[in-house]
Amino acid sequence: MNLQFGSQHIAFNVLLPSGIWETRPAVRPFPWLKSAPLSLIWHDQRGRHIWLSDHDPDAISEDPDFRIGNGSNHLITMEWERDPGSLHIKIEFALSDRHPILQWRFHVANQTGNAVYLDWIPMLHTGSIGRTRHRTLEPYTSLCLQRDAGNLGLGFEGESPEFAFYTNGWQSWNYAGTLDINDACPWSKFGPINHPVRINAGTPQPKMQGHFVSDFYGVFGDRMTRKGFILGFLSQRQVFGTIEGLVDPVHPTLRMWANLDGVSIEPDQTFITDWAYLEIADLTPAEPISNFFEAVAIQNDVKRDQPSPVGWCSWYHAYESVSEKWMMDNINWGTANRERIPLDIIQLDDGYENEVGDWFSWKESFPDGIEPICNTIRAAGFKPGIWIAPFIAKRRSEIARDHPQWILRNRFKFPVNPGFLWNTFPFALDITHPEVMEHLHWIITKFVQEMGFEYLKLDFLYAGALPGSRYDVSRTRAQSLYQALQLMRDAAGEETLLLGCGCPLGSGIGIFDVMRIGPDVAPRWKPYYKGIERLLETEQGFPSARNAILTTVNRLPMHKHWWVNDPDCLIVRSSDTHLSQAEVQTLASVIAMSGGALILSDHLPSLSEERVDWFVRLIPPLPQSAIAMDWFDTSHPSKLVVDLNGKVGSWKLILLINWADEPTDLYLNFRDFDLDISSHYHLFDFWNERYQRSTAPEIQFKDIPAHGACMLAVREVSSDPQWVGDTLHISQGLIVKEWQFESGHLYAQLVLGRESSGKAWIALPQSPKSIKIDEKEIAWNDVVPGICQVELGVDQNALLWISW
Ligand code: 9PG
Repeated sequence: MNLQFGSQHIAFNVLLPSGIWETRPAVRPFPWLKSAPLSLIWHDQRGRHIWLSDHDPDAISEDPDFRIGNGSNHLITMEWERDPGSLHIKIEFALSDRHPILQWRFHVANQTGNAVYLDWIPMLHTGSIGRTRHRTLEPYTSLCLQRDAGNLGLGFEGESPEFAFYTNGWQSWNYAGTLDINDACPWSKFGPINHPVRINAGTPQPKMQGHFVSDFYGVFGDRMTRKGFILGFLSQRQVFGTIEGLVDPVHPTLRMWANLDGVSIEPDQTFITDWAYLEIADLTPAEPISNFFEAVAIQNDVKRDQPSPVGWCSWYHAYESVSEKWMMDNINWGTANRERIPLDIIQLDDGYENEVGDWFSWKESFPDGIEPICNTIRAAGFKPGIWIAPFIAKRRSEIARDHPQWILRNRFKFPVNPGFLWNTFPFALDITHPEVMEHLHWIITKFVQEMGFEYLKLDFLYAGALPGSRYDVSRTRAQSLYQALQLMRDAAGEETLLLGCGCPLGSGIGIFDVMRIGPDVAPRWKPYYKGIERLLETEQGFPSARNAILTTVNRLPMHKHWWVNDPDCLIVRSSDTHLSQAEVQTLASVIAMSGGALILSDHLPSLSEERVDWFVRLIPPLPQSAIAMDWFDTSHPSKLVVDLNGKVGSWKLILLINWADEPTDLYLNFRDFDLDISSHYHLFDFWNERYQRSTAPEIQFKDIPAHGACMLAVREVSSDPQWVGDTLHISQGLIVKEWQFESGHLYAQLVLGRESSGKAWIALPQSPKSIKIDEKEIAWNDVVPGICQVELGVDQNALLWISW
């Protein structure tokens, strides 16, 4: 039997009795995908079982207008084994009416009369399955091999494909980026010490070149034809999902499964997975994965249009030696300088508590506790913020000593290792234990309701989802984590700003306002620990400016779809740092181009005027995030662009990055950014304050320092007066809120929202006769014919008059 279904955009067939299923775009033959049967791996007292969708379903029904994700779908429901005494399996397939998207999920009802345990659901399995190994899926793999495995595969058009795979690490601090046949997954060298932090239990760690895994979603595509498959899950509330790819040009392989952790299902109970998602995508447009990001946002009820916070955090200068005095010095400085530096948030990070876990027992460096700090911050008009790692407790903490039953343990009753943290091995808590749940609720309520914190940085959240024997065996790890995150959101209330950190990404969607999307930044470009640098060079998750920047660049599109991205803090200081001037500017530029949270982490009173200025130029954050034009072409995207519109027209902000360890020439190629090669452009280099006018389709920027960047505003030349660039705000034009000109006069209104002075470059039809700012005559400079440069002092707002 061959069951054929289709929407206007996608074809989907199930071949019986083999159970093989296939899909391709409705309107063209490529790319196609043929998968092994869907299956469920489970066990009970009698042993392990594999259910395969390789026989006729007992019932098939259809619904032509089923709403999920991106809109309306054609739903096909197939049911198997409806007789009592077995597992009743129902699989729903939804074919999108608007895009080539297939979504599917499992319902497993236990009709056996006894408890059963669900292990894995292989959701998709195509290609040369013999080449990839996954210990726990092995029985299923061998079963599929015995069948029609030769038939499985991926078909792309063209002779010599260049496959690549975008991999997304499990939680905030893990690697993300596009890799190819010459790369291997960048695993940490530090094995068991580090793996709990880096690897989702059940996600394998392939070592071979070209063999990759990804958590929650991934992209498999061909760089030649720019076609590919986006695979993922619409949510991570029930299961952790994994995608595996082998980018072998001859035997491309893709697998996708849901990890059910052996969850126990009582008789007559049903388990329903999250929806799996497959999109046949064109990887040419700049943001090809936005369908997926949108569908996930809708499914998780994400609150939209939250502003990106601007703030200060104690961690990356004071670290654990933060004190009441350090806090007060920074709060006072922030208060005295708020006209120049309008911060929303002041956040105390780790270092105030006696032991991680004992959040209300303070170190001596906080003689009066943290409440006075919270009150001072609030009284000064900032939002007070605090850091906690609610799922972790150090061995010496009171809560660990008083409540041994709260500690997450393995089946031999040994505490589960959450990784080597703060030079020790702390405990993780069993977040399904009713007393722990009560405790979590109490902590959050105390910080928010009692003390008045308005911003919580909830850290090390992956520790809630480590494998272990939990109190509640009827929940998967993903369900346990989601339940605890929801509990904390409910305790904090909708108004409290929640930032997730060290958080399994899919689990935080719809919970957090802001999410850390990369490893820790540091006042060094490369990872470093106690004098060791060379050995750590390849570590992708260790604190370093390089790691924070790279992961941010590779996770830009999450911003405003799932939350506000937190690219981690900006460090601008010129002493107490190993970052060069160029590296600081790259960090500042990437944070700005992310459009995400803008949080400074320096000792404010000791910053130089120049470095303060580098920070304030980024306020307010850009209205949207950049797109990395080369995100699928390289593991190190270096071509970022934000398209901006304002009263002064439309322009592009472009950032070119030099990832190399030595000075390099960078090129702005018009084609890379869809710029018209027959037009003339004004180019303004923000950090070097250099103007140039260009017609060439490729412009060279010579000798960009190691790890440096070119931050450019690019706008097409017109015959009207034009704002060309400025040093007041990185957008290079968004501060201009009115821009009117006629016969020899120009009137502009500038809205900065802070007090600053800077320069602006303006294109005029001829040299000006007079320029006034707030009715006062000011001097100008004709830098080249037709471009004049003025020095402006702006106090919140300013009016600019020019006549020529
Ligand atoms: C506070 C910090 C900061 C920082 C967080 C998080 O030992 N470790 O492996 C380790 C990893 C990450 C880490 C600290 C220690 O950083 O990302 O912003 O809040 O905790 O301790």
